[in-house]
Amino acid sequence: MLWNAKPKCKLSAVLLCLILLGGAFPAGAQELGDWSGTFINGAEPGYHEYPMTVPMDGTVVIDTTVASTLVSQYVSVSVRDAADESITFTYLLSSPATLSVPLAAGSFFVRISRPLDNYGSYRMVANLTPANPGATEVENNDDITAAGSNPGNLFAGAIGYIRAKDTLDLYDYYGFTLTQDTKVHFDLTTADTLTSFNTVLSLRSAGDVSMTYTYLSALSKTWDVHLAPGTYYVQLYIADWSKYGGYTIATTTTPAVANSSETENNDTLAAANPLQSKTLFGSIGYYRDKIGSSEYWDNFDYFSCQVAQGGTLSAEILFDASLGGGFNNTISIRNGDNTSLNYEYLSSSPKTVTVNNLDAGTYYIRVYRATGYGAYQINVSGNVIIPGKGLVGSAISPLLLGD
Ligand SMILES: [Ca+2]
Ligand SMILES: [Ca+2]
Ligand SMILES: [Ca+2]
Repeated sequence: MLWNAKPKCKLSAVLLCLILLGGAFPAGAQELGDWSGTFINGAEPGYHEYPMTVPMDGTVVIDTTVASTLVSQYVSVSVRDAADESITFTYLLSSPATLSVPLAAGSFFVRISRPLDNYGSYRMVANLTPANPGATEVENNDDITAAGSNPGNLFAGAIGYIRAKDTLDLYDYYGFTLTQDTKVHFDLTTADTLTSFNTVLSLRSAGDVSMTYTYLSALSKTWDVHLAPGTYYVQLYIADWSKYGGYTIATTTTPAVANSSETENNDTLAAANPLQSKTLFGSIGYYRDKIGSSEYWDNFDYFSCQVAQGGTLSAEILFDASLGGGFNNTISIRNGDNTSLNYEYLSSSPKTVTVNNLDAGTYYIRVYRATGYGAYQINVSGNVIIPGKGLVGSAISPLLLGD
């Protein structure tokens, strides 16, 4: 019935065409449909329509081959959404004709329409090239309440694909939780059809405020953020509706310190962490939250200790290069009024700050950060009393304490 006008000639042309087209697809392409039919000259119906299920986001290419009596500026092939609204179409100005459309997973229709005086046989073959065969995202993840997770420390998905007429997948959300100050390193890989300064990757607070952002502006790039403990989200957003494609965001997390001596929040004198050992491990400069336009960072770490009468308090700090290099960050020794008794800039590691001839009482070691981030170690010495252990490294004390 099909190709009955000139069966052998037509069929071989179609086969050649299909073979050539088939060779142009990546290995991952899969056939979604192969529909044939014939329109009768002058008789209803004016169109044939076929359901098409798209199993995953990808580019659907429909190749249509028709009899010469269907080649016309009035004959068209359209892709339609589940409500049968037209998403896109092409006129059959030649045969074969190709229609390509980036579709999200879902149910669609393919329609071939003609005036009743255009007639003859047609064949439409639909193939899908998946956007991201390694995708782990589960749609709909369009807002923070529907955020996905990161199995295998991977955010892998696709965005910008058409779900219905005038409706695209514009947002992908993923969440992750950190239990300590952490360097989060993202390795971003982006399809060339998605690469743009209009493709925005933002890090968002639990309250869905953008804390910082970058762009998927290259086929591959890296992005580092330094975050305090908490739950955060990454959001991918397409500002340019012509962009679509797959992406992969591999995540590597590195804790700032293996065994922190800190219990945050220790940002004030009143919340100082009492000295438990003559060696402290801490970290500072990690981003906690953003509420409205206000950013919250770990900028202060306070530690408290007792000093014997007439004693000395000395603190040697060794710190990451990312905390040093200038005169913005300091270590200081402070009294109970939070007055600095002495300080050093963290210009280069190590630095030592010392105060002598102290009255007996409680004193504070404060690390302050204005810029940078990183880990530090503080070696405390002098006539310092550690609860349950006595004096640290003191000429007064017979006990030279280990950790
Ligand atoms: Ca998506
Ligand atoms: Ca800290
Ligand atoms: Ca702190």
